[in-house]
Amino acid sequence: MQRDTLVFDLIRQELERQRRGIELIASENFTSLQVMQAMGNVMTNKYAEGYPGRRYYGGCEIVDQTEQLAIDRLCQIFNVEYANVQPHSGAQANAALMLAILQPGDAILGLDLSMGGHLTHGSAVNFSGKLYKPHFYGVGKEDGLVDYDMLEAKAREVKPKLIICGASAYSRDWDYARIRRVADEVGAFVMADIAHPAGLIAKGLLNYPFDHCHFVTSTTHKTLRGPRGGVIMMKKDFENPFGLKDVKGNLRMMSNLIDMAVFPGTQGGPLEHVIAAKAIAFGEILTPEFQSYQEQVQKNAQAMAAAFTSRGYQIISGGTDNHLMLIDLRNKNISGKKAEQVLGHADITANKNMVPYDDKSAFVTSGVRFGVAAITTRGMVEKDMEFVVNAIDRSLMQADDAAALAGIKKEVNEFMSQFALYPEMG
Ligand code: DSN
Repeated sequence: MQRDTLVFDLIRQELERQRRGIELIASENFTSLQVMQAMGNVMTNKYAEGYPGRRYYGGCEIVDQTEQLAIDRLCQIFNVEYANVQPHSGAQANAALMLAILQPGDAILGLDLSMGGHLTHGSAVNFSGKLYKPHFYGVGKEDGLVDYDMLEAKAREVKPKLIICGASAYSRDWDYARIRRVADEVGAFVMADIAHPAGLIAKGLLNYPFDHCHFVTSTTHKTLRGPRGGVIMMKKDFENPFGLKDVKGNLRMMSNLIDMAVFPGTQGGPLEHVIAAKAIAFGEILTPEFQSYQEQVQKNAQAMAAAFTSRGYQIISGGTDNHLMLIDLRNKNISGKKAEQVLGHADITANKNMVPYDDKSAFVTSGVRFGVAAITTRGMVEKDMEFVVNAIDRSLMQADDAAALAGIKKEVNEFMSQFALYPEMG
């Protein structure tokens, strides 16, 4: 077979783009070389529908071992009893979990997407808003913090079957215990979607959700720095208290219902090559280096937030506990859409984001979201946040000056050349 130079050239170009730019998309990171290498391996050739030791295909004795290793390491990281590492993504993990515990039409309660929530937490354009009856809580208009009074009032009013906590653009920690209290009162399950802060939770830098939330889902590629994918976890497997049954009417342990909801419920063959990469990433998370990395992520986010605040930028909730921040740009007279475009011209990558109570559409937005997980992997420390924020500020303040943006881009490229990315790739 002739080498497809067209596609490999594009992959090379993407590597160069990642190398020269400042990556601030809060959901992105750079995997280790070994995690990336593991994703391109012969396990992609293997069908392994089922679970370790109980597959529907022969020849699974090796992939059984990598999948079991991934499960065991993930359980060790979060000190939990049950994990499913097969979801192809965070959205798939959430879909499977909901399929396991809900019936179509059941009420669910999540953080509003426009307040920092996620599409799979009940958005009208997502399966979660189409199959189930979504209700939402929000954040306070003044303080930008999750309004737990609103959450409790809504829960008492709509009696959801599931309360979802977790967000994609919320920079503060969660009060899981309080959410569990109201869930118990109204007879709801609690699910925490920790896709964004999972790495910080893994290293004890944020509240531990597993004691209070029945289920925890996550992606593996954000702060966990693994391959693109999803997982579902439970602290303790339990006989389901609401008497949920499988299609044959049998009462099942929760782990069984979840496994069945992933496969055959929502997925076919697991991506065993990606699961091998997950196992490697989970091994990395168990090392002391990963503790230092997460601590640096938190310090960098706080340094970045302070640098923005000192330049008059308004951070929703006034700061950050985790790896990201959401900035309301209205006092800077630039939309999120324009900011994203302008920063792109300076090789700074970020995404526009609605802010709570936004008066602009999701396509325009008043905000921009920044995260530091990726630049921390590149090796940046607190003092580097000053350069990054300065470059962002100068870009936004000279948004229509192409020559100025070209000059900043040059500075950015020079600055990034000191932080090696995959030097082994030449
Ligand atoms: N797309 C992810 C993010 O950027 O937060 C969430 O799925």
